[in-house]
Amino acid sequence: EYTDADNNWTGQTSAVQTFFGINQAWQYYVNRHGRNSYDNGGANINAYNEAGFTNSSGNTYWSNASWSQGSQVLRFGDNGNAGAGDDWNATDIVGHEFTHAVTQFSAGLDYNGESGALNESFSDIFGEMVELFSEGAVDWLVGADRGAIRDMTNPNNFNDPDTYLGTNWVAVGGTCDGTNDFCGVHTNSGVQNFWFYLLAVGGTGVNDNGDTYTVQGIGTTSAARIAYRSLTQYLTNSSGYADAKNGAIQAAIDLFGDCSNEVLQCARAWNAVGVNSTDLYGYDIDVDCTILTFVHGLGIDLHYTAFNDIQSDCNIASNGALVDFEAGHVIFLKPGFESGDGFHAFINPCAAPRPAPPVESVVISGAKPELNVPGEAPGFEAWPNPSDGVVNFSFKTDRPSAVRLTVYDGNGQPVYQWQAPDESPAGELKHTWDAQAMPPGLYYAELVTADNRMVQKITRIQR
Ligand SMILES: [Ca+2]
Ligand SMILES: [Ca+2]
Ligand SMILES: [Ca+2]
Ligand SMILES: [Ca+2]
Ligand SMILES: [Zn+2]
Repeated sequence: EYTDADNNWTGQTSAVQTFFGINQAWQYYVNRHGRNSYDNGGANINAYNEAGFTNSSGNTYWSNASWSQGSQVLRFGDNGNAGAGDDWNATDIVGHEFTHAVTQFSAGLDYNGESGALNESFSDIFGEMVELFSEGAVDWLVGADRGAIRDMTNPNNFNDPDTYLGTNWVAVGGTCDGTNDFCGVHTNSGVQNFWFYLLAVGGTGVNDNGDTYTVQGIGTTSAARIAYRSLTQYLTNSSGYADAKNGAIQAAIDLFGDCSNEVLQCARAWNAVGVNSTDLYGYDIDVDCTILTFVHGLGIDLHYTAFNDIQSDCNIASNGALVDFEAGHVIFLKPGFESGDGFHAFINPCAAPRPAPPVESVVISGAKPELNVPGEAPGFEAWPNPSDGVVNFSFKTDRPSAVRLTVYDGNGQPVYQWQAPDESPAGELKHTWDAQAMPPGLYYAELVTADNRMVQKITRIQR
């Protein structure tokens, strides 16, 4: 309900626009997401038009719009003049502020740092979606009807980042308050804004990390369903960008199915905007060349599972063949691959399985990855494995021999070494490695004797 002091509405186009925008936002959430008002409980919506705001110096100004969490009121400023054309109540802005209320009653993203940037971004995203719902077209510019302040197609146009930690990113740390926009919430929002734009519309380019990307758009309707489900089901008050990536991928899996094109484009779009953190679902794109090269250097089989398109120029293959493999497949690079050769793998996401390509030293298998190779390390045992604390080793030697045990982390850095005191007699030897201080992850134990060099993969898990 909008009230007016004298109930004479002539000439009050600004109030009418505010009322219209709120109605459109309310209708959008009901019709597209089944959400009844911002609290999903049919709450009344209170708003002030031609509202004043107080800046961090205590002065009043009129060039803003807001949602107040405490009083649960929307406010829209008139930009300090009577003309309605520059008022802060364009439909996308009203949708933006309304979405802050939705966020308060769902994820509750704290309004500072990365969670605050996500809070701002969801408001920009659904502000544009309300505008699209209302007008049948989306301009991806926040507030263009009165003067744009952000561009989701190219955040750099308004000095916002398009890449996580990239150009224009505002460092998050120290005190986040009104003097620094709560550590750049209206700036760092550009990363998720661009993710959403790429997911909806698609695009190709090179991000600030120098990574090339190609994303096929899945349309605004599907992209908005993913974003809404992430916001309302998976994110919490302290969520950051890594959580936003996981939440969106999980939401896409829920809505469209594991390994669906929507999921793959969602993961690609996050990588496109530089959120390269490992996701929880195996949709990672990056091949870690350091690890592959290191594991190969130990002389054991390489197994790599890829669920998405990967491209690697790790120099670990020997025959230069181009190998096609598909989502969910495992690629085994057998011992004998020479360094200095190229290895490229391109995934055809979720296509039907096809026969293994005729490349002798590459075996395509649908099995789950199993890095340890039975028979490769005869008589060299490690247990328990996985281990949440200590790891026991036992090994047999056929003749007196020097013995050296080295444990490497997943990046190939030695983290532990033990040597038998001197020439150990033939027979069984045991040794215990106290790994309690080691972080969870993959480790490789290498045993060198006079006759053998053997490797075991060890998984260190959280107690
Ligand atoms: Ca009046
Ligand atoms: Ca005005
Ligand atoms: Ca707009
Ligand atoms: Ca850029
Ligand atoms: Zn906002």
